[in-house]
Amino acid sequence: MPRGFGALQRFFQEPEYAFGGHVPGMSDLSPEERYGQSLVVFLDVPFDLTSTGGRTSARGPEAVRYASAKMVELYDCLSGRDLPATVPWADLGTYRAAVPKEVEEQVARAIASPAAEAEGLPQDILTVIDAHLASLKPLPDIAGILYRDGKIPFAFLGEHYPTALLVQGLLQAREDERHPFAIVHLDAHRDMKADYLGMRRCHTTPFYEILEAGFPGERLIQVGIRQAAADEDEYARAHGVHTLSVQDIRRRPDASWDKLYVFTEGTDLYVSLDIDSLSSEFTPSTGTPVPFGLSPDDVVGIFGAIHPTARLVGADVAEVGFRGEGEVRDGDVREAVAAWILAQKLLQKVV
Ligand SMILES: [Mn+2]
Repeated sequence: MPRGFGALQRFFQEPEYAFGGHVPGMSDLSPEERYGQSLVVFLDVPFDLTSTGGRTSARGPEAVRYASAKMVELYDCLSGRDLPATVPWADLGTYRAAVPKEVEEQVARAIASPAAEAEGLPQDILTVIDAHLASLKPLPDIAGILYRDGKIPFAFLGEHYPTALLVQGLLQAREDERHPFAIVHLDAHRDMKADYLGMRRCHTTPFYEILEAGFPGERLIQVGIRQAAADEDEYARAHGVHTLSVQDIRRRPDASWDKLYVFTEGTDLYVSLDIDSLSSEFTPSTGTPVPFGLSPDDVVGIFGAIHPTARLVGADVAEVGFRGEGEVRDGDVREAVAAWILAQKLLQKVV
C-alpha cells in the first residue's frame, strides 16, 4: 500500500478545483485508489516569481491541465496506444505556493527596471523573493515520498527553479546506486547562472545548484541550448556537461541519437523539458521565447533515442506560459497542447 498519500495530500489543492480540472484517467476511483494504482503521479507547481519576460508561467500548469482535459485525445492514433491504460497515472493536484498578485507585480517591476541590470535587485526585493521561495522547501521531501512509494513524479512547473528541488529530493531518496542518475535537460538556456540580478535561486540557476550540490556534470546533457552567458558556457565545459545543439541534431541526427542512446543506457533518468527549447513559433506565451529552436518532431526524436534500459525516475515540463486572454484557439493554449502531447510521448517511450 502506498504510505505517502496522506502525507502528500496536505501540500496540494485537489485537481478538481483547478481551471482545466483533472488530468483525465481512472476517474471511477477515489483519489487514494488512483494514487495506489498509479505509476506516474502528476503534480503542478504554479510558481513564477523570478522570470524575466512577464509572469505567464504561473498559469502554465493550468493551461496544460486544460489541454489534457479538453484539447488532446488520450488515444494516440500514431502509436495505437491508449494512455493512461498503458501508463497508469494519478493527479495529486496543485502545490500550494501561491504568490500574491501585488508581490508578483512588485518583483516584476524591480526585475524590469534598468537599475536591476546595472546593480542587481535591491535587498528588500531579494528578501521578499527568498521568503516566497521558502514556500517551495517541502518539494524535495515530496519527490522523496513519491520515489519511495514507487511512483514517478511528473511535475508541470511554472518557472524552472523547482527542478533543482525535485532532483535533490530524488537523489537523496535513492537507495539503489547501481543505476547512475542522469538528467536530460531540454531548454533554450543553460539555466546555469550562479547569480542573476543578485538572486542566487531563480529560474536561471537550477542546474548550477544541482552541480554545486555535487551532481557530476558528465551525467547531465543539455539539449537545444542556444542562449547562455559566457561564464555559464565555461562552467558547463569545466564540469564536463554534455551539450547537443539544435544544429547538431539537424546536421548530424544519427550521431546525436547515438550520443543520447549511450548517455541514457542503464540510467535512472530525470527529464526536464523547458518549453522554450522549442522554437519561438511554437511558444507564443512562454516568458523567454527564442527562435532557431527545436521542433516538436525533434523532441520526439530525442525521446525516441533514450536507451530502452533507462528507467524514468522523474520528469518536469517548465515555463509553459498562459495569459488566459481571448479564446483558447487564439494561440495562448497552443504551447500547453504541445507540452501535454510531448509529456505523453515521453511516457509512451520510457514507461
Ligand atoms: Mn529553463
